[in-house]
Amino acid sequence: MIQESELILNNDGTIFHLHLKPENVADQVILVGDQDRVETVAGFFDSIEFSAQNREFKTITGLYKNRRISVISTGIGTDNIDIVLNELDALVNIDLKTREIKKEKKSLSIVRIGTSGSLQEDIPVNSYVISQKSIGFDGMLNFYADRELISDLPFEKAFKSFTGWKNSLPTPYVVNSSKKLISKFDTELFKKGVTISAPGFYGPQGRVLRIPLAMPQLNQLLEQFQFEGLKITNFEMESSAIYGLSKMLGHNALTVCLIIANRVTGQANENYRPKMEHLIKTVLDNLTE
Ligand code: R1P
Repeated sequence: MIQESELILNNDGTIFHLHLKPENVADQVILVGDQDRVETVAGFFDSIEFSAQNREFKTITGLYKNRRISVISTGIGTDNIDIVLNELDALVNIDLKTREIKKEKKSLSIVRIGTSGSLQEDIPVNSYVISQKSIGFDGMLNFYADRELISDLPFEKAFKSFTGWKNSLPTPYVVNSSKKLISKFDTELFKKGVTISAPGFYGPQGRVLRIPLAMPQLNQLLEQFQFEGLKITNFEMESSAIYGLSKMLGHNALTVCLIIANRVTGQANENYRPKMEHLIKTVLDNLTE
């Protein structure tokens, strides 16, 4: 039996942070960072059956082309993903009344629709990028025992050696997207590559405003790095933890991002919402085909 302190439930029976009950969650989950993007996704639904919000975690469950989908905002960062993935899994794979792990496990399909910065000149602003792999600069997954089993260790070794990775930084881990989900996005519209998930927006992604960096040449090395035909395409802040925890818990995960800045050319598009709406509709259609 899992103790109350380890799996905290609210008085109404909902799970601690997400404020959801098992029946509120669909098998197809869309994750977005920005809570306002939840409404944008749900705006495409044919009907809405449920909505809830606690802190930055807003959920709407509804039907899109007869498929039940939950869209949930995670806020920013892999620390929030630790909460969202563990609580989502508990909702479907732990009996909240007996506090026992269920014998039959459910596998969720989890797709993150995010914004991101490109690390390649030929991936301009407004491109759509699928994260085939993610490199976690965040260190969150290192707290779990299976980290060595699920990280792509040859890739990890090549990456650390190429960049001259500093030991004082969290050890990067390398995790894969779901092959099943990536096969639904096999068109030219989506560029595929390796996404870095950083534990910050400024220094951890090589941005200097007033504070110098521990590894000033890192972004140039990221742009050049190649391993087994794969290049690093973009920076964001959640995919590594989504892929890593999904793998450990038996769920399928994929991240699709809209590029809103190009870190090589210095361009940015703050007015990205129309393009984001198009990406959301395209992802929903690809998932329900
Ligand atoms: C940073 O501005 C945020 O935007 C990106 C990053 O991953 C981070 O969460 O994604 P979202 O637009 O999904 O939040």
